Amino acid sequence: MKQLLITLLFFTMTSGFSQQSGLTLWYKQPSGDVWENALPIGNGRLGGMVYGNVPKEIIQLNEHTVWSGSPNRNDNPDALASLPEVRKLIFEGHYKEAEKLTNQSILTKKSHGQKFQPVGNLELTFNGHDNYTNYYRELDISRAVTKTSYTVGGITYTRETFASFPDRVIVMQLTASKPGSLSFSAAYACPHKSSSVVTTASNDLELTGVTSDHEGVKGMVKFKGITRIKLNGGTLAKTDSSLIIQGANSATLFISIGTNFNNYKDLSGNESRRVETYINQAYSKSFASLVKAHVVAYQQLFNRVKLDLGPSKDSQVPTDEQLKNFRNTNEPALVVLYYQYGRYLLISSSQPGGQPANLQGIWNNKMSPPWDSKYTININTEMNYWPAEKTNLTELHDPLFQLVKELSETGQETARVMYGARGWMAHHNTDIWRINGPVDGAFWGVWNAGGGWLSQHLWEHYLYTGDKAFLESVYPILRGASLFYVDFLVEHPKYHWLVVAPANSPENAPKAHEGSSLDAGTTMDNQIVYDVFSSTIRAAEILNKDASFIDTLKQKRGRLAPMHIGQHNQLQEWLDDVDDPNDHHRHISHLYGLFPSNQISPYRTPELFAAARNTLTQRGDVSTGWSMGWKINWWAKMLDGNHAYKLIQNQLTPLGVNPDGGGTYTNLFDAHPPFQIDGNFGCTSGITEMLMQSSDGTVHLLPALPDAWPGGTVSGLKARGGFEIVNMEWKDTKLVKLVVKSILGGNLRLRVPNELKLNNGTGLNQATGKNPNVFYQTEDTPAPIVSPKSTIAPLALKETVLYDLPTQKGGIYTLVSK
Ligand code: FUC
Repeated sequence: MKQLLITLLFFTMTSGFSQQSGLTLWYKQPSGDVWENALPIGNGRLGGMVYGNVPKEIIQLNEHTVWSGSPNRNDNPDALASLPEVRKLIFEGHYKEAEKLTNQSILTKKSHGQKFQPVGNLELTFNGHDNYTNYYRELDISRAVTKTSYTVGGITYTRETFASFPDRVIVMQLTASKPGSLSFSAAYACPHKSSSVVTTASNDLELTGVTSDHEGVKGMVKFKGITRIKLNGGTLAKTDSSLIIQGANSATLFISIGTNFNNYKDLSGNESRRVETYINQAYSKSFASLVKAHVVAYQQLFNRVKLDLGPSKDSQVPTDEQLKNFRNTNEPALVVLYYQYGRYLLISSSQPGGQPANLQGIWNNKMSPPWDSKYTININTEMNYWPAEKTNLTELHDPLFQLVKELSETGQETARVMYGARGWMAHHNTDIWRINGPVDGAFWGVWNAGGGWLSQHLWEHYLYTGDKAFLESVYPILRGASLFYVDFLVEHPKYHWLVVAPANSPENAPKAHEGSSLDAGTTMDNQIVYDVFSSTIRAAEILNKDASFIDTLKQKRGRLAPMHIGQHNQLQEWLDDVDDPNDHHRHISHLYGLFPSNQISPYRTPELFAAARNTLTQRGDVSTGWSMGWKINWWAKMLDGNHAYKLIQNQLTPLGVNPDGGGTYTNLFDAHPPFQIDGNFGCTSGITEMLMQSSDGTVHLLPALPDAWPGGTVSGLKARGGFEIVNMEWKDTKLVKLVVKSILGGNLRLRVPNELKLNNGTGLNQATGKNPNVFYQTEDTPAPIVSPKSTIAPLALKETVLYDLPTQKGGIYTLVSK
């Protein structure tokens, strides 16, 4: 027994900390100089990448408002005059000329958007620590704390770091197993030209700087960082630009950052006052109380969802090894870790009151990051927020709503000045200044549905929460998104539908257009306008207002182009039947109608459903990180769990192994490549959609269960209409137990793979007719136009059982298999 205890103690000490919990990323080697090996921490305001290096530790620092530039707009007022000619050229088939004119007179002549920039690194130097043993580092995502430990000369050194949610600072505690043996120096390295580092009379290490000028916009975000060290034993000395600790028992570092950013049009904040307020408040607290408050705040969000996908086979090896082995092991614990990591990353990069997660969340070490690490709103930003509602993190959606609100303000001028339209709009990119002029080039930038798509997140939030006051408050934004299209749609001279023109299907071009992406009435645009109109109509009806506007929208909606099924039995991407079945482009924008929208359904639109499947198959699996993330959601909506799982396998592949495709970095960041966080969020959403869907008039359970997960449990998922899956258990692919909480009351229509019964009481009935629940109303997608060359036929669907369960507000219902 004693021997066992000693062995256990030894194991705990040497193997480190909590990898046993399964919710830990852990490694046996430091990051070296590879940023994508470092472990991310964040509290929505501050982001840190902790390298866990031994003689020189690096914490790379970000703050959510440190962006190049300053308040600015980038509309091009010449657009209005050239719009009729651009449209004429498109309708006459002169796409190249239309693109040329668009580049000259519609594209911005100003900034193409600003850059999210790093603050710098805090670097800790440990002399004499070059030769170490027993190395271990981890990120425990059940607590949002990262740790590093190693041994030098018989002394074990540990560092624990986290970005505190309640205290708004990054805290690192350093300890040594022998008293008086902790010695190191701390210094900042800052990549900004306009920056300086000093040490103060009160022993603070201070970094001040101003962000970069970029594309004619002056950099005016002032930032200030302070590192302050609390010592237990030992001495603290300083040079002009570093702090030197000698012979301490332990030390706690407090890292605070403040900026002058108030909002997208106001930089009059006081960065010094902010940075000092945060650090003074935190410094007065003990490490133990700081870590406790941090973990409580974090777990209040994180613990809402639990997932188990079956017994573990390979979890005793480090995370990088698990990733390498995944193709062979299919380790369910790695899928769970990756799933929950998506939730961890959203909690860490998107907090109410802060900026939304950008292309890299809140983690970037480059002065000029890929695509400026801004907001690409033709897919990537929306994807970041797909997990928010369904994985029970609804309040993390807030920063996106604030961005949409602000874009609806700046986008009114863009709509008016550039297109002579009322309402508001945004093109395919935005940044912290909420620019919405067209950027990058006509091929990409002329797409004008960014506002329309983003506005649907407001509606979805209402569908999940039933929060009528929220709906009332955002109704003007929904209305404005519709009003833009009311004015902007034009009649197609050949087909006579109302279409968006100029348009493109994001970032793709039909071969027939000789390299130009420009077109009118692309499928995705038609689908987005259809959704924007439909959700505005339903919101106005629920709020009992705007009757004549409802009429206008219904009338215009009736004149939109329906979806088309083309000669290759595909869903057409464009109005003309010009798709190439060998096109493997990463964007499959016309499947917006399948997911995240719900215009294509196995039960309501079987032909379109079959066409969507052909399109997915023709486009192929291999793709960039985010594209794989989207494909998991699509295959889940296709009710094909094994194909969705194949995409998870592709995604959980070390970078460089998938030919021409993305994958995953050692720290489980998604690789486009380069790092882009959307793929992480897309996959978390997709795994949820494999287990539960609530978009098609029902709560559909286990709609796309792969053979790899015959048994498992999940708790805490949210469905539209305020239903929460308190617990769901499946065995041998059969749903054996379900506990649902009804937060809003109303009819719960279930679609399940096998027969169920209420474990006590009656009231579970076979469903009939339309679901009366107001949150489950589906629109009647117009019948598709089918090419005479198409041989499309509905697909055979797996049998399911449909039940209706009338629920009471606050009621909890337990069902078991029959
Ligand atoms: C779109 C995508 C790219 C990349 C970029 C940030 O342009 O087509 O693949 O994700 O956004």
